[in-house]
Amino acid sequence: MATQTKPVLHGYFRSSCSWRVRIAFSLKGIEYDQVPVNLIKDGGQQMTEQYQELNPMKQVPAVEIDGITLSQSLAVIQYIDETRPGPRLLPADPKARAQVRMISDLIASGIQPLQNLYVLQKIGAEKAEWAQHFIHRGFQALEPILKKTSGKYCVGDEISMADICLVPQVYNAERFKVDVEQYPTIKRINETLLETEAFKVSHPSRQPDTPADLRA
Ligand SMILES: N[C@@H](CCC(=O)N[C@@H](CS)C(=O)NCC(=O)O)C(=O)O
Repeated sequence: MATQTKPVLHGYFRSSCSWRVRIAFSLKGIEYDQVPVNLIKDGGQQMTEQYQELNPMKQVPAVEIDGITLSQSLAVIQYIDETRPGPRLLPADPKARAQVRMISDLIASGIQPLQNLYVLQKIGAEKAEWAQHFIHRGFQALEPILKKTSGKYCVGDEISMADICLVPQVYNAERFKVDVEQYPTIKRINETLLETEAFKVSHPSRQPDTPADLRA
């Protein structure tokens, strides 16, 4: 059961997985506190023993909510959806729900992990090429899927967990200079979502730990 204490999000302004959770909180109208975890400074604050108590995977986000600590953004989003009122983040219809999970997993398991900081650090000099390659590979699969499932958003006309995964992934793609023009459905849905309040307020350019030169 949901309690009255505000959830605490341990995240990083530019982390796509932290952004997913911020969007979900915002869509549901949930107030929360943020504790910044700088993934770069001092070799990464996610590496500290103190942070590993929250998430032994040394990744953000970690969320303290209702007396438990959760990592894994999709688990957090689904928990919020199951315990909080407000718009559904996963549709009631089993087929649409499966499509939302399919798209979310494609992004969260098939694309995002391959451009993670600790992966790119291992790749070294060719990291930009590597990231571009796997983002293109993922988007080449996502584009025809979205052509079939989308309406206004990724699955039909309601914002869902799939959209929550899509927008931060496109943001990452643009950071790695992937030409999103090649993916008209991805581009269209991303642009539509970026006009909505929940995606705007949760944007990396507007967080407490956003450096001054990246603020919008
Ligand atoms: N599957 C996890 C992935 C979390 C993840 O990859 N977090 C990244 C930032 S988006 C991170 O903390 N990386 C730290 C590093 O690379 O050292 C989730 O969805 O929460």
